[in-house]
Parts: sequence; structure tokens; C-alpha cells
Amino acid sequence: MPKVAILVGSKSDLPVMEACEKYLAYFGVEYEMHVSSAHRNPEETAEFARKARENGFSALIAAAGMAAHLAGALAAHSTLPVIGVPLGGSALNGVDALYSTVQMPTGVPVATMAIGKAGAANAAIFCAQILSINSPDLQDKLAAFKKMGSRL
Ligand code: RP5
Repeated sequence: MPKVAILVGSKSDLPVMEACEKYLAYFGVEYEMHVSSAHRNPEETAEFARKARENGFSALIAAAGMAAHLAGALAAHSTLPVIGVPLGGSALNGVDALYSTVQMPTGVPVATMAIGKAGAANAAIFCAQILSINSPDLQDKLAAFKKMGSRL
């Protein structure tokens, strides 16, 4: 089974991303969680993205709040699919992070989810959908999930 990486910009983002972990676990998708800020650890973040494919990751989930550049920074250094989760909690309630994540220039796409917990869960489901292309097991799980109402 392929594995995915979840990167968050700060330890303070971890509680919201529990929803993502819950759904990845439900689908049986192996993952690693890393705290790596595009602003506070820019070199480490870039290096993680550069080596992600050779380190066995199939997709990257990036969650950050405020001026959220984490997903874009990963997409700048990797050809893996990058799924962005804008987080709330700021003075602008996550709209700042939404715009920062979704408004990527031509050539450097980030698949952007909803703000906060719904986006965290959807990132996991979207990831399972990407991985299902080569996994009959995930195709079956996704079909069953839809049948039961698309939420845990
Ligand atoms: C972003 O700034 C993080 O992703 C977090 O959502 C926000 C605040 O970070 P902390 O000041 O709590 O570390 O980079």
C-alpha cells in the first residue's frame, strides 16, 4: 500500500488534522505526519518535498493557516499531487489561508479543500480516491463509503 505525508505548518494545526488521520486510517492508507513550516523551516520543507517521491510517498497533504504557503512550497519542489487544507483560527477565519492555498499560478497546482475540519477529512478521502486508481481494495472501500453516506 502506498503511503502519504501530511505536513502541517505548526503544532497548533494538529488538532484539526485529526479528522484527516481518522479518514486515512479508515481507508487503511499509511501516512506520516510532519510539522514543517514554509516560513519557519523553508529549507527543511523544500528538502522534504524534493525527496518525497524517492522516499516512497504517493501524495502530499499540506495544512496551514494564515498566509499559508506550505502547500505551494511543496508543489514548487515536487511532482507528486499536493492537496492543500487551509486552516482557520486567524483574524480572517481561514479566508487568508484559503486564498493563499488555492490561488496558485499556472503550472504549479494545489488541489485545495475546504477550510478547517471538513477540508481535513476531504483531503484524506481525495487522497484515497487518487490512490484508488491502482488499488481495487480502495475502490471497494470508497464505493462502500459512498453507500453509507460519505462520512464516518
Ligand atoms: C501557520 O501559522 C500555521 O500553519 C498555523 O496555522 C499558523 C499559526 O502558527 P503558530 O503561530 O501557532 O505556530 O504557519
